[in-house]
Amino acid sequence: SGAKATTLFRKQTKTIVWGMQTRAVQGMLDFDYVCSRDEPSVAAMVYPFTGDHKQKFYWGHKEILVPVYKNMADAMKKHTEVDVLISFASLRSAFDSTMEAMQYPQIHTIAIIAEGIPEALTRKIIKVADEKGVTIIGPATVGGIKPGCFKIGNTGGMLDNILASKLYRPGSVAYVSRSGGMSNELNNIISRTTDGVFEGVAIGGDRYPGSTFMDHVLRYQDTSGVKMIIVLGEIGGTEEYKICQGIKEGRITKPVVCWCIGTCATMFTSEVQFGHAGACANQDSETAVAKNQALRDAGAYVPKSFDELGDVIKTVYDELVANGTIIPADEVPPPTVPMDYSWARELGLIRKPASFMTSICDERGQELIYAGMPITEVFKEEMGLGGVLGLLWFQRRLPRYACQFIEMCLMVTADHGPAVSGAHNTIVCARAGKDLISSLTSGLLTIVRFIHKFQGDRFGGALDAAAKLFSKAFDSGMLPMEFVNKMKKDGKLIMGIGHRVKSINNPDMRVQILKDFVKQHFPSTQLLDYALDVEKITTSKKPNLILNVDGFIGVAFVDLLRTCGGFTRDEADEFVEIGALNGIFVLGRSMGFIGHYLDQKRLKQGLYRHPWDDISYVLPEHMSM
Ligand code: Q5B
Repeated sequence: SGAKATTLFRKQTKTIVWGMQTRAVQGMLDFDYVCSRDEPSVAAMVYPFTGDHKQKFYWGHKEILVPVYKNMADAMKKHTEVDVLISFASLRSAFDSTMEAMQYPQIHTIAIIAEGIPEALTRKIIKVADEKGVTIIGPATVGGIKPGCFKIGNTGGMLDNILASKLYRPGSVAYVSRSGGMSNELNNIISRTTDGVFEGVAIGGDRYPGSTFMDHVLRYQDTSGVKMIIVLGEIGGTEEYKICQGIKEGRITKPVVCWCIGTCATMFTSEVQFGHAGACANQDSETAVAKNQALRDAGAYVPKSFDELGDVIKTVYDELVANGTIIPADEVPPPTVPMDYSWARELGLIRKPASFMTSICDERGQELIYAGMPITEVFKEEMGLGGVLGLLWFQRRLPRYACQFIEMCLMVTADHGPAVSGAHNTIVCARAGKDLISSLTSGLLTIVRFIHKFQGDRFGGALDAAAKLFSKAFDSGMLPMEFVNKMKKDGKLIMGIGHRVKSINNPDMRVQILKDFVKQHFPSTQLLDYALDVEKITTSKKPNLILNVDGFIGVAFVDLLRTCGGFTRDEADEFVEIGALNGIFVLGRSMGFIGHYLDQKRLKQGLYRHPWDDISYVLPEHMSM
């Protein structure tokens, strides 16, 4: 079999990470930085599901790009300095990608994180790894860490943990454990009781780990910087007996502190399978109690319980310091790694003025929230479209009749035939081959917002203008007749009055429907009554000068906002001021415009060209003389 390396990781070690594990990679780069490495340990990533590209990461304060390759071959060819592969491949793809990686002689170490790889496949990996001299860490592990040099993936947790356990600089204690989670506890215990971790590997919880306790213990034995070895075994398997043998035969001479987890299994009457696949005693010798005793007998330092592990480690360490084997190094503070913004924010350490504010909808949590109301509640309460509009436009839970009124407004304004200018534009646009959104917006852009002069032929969008105009006249105590006369005197049209086809002789049923509802349900219709008085005057002059649908909705909405109890007077005025009421017409008529667009497409109508006989071609006046 090929000779495996004693030293797996150095300060210059470079790795390829298989899988799009950007958080793990950033964690590795932060570790590298805090260890004062000259260069990041991650040379490249391999991810077969995207094309070759570059991923952005932080290197201290700076941003750097790490190449991502679709093919492992390309990554290996471009990064010949790499000798470690960290595989985040799933249990389905880990076998193939590991076998592929072992074809490249540059690779000496592979960490396999995936859990649940079939044992038969792992054994094939182990066979090839032995032939090729590749050290496998895992499967089913978090990996390992070598302070000051290299960190596999998520080992050691987040940066605060790395700092707390002083994993940024080497100590004298090397450990090997099965469990990745417990390896972090070892980092903690070792940092509190000794000069720190030299190297730590979690071999993983499978029955057939890619490398064994003994593989790593022997590496540590042959590494001069390691002065004592800790083994955290567990119930299941007989690997620990090889350590006993190694101590007895004098192959292992450095002090070994050892504890096998799972001693509580003897308290159960039946066989216990712990969390790891391999953590089950199939015979007496595989129990934690038996293995702890054997290790003790062989000369390892074995505590009475896990709780005492730290004390035993400390005793052994103190002896090594006392006899001069370990000379603790001076502490050098590590460089500061900037904290991630999101993490700092979560910890409440920083604040930043937001670039924009919002108060109607929050999609960040588990459930979408409309103005404080979870979407499930919106449906449970059967709030309907009117209720949702109330929440999103007015930030209120409006009374039922108000929601109904809003829905009625949307229904009556939904369409008024193909002849109105907005629908006409939508149709022309659709027939020119444009898409739905272009055609819809072409129609919507025809809806006018009345601002200054209130003059001329206009389509839709008179709701706010009518609301403002009538409110102003009413609030100032002007009589309807005075109002009409003043508008005439000023040469201005009354917004919300007049219709091209509807008149008192051909009443607009849309207005009639709304009027019946409003009269029945609104607590007050003061402004509407005022507008109806104005209508009496204008229609006496011309029968088509009715309170039209825009005007009706405009004034009725003012009555609603002012008297439904949900708004102060200022709030009610503000909604009119900022254009909420025209929104009703725009929203309602969008339904119709979309309908016209679909209709034209369905009818396969060709490009529209206006007929000549419908256009009066006149010469400029001075030419026709
Ligand atoms: N006169 C709507 O006018 C229309 C007067 C007025 C005082 C007035 C006109 C108008 C204000 C804007 C408005 C919303 C253009 C309309 C809508 C949605 C729609 C559309 C649809 C749908 C109609 C004749 C005489 C003149 C004028 C006088 C006219 N309006 N006086 N106040 N408001 N209204 N827009 O019929 O003395 O003869 O010179 O601009 O509220 O868009 O279905 O089509 O659902 O899609 O063209 O319902 O009223 O009248 O301009 O020939 O005027 O009446 O001064 O007097 P007409 P004109 P004189 S709803």
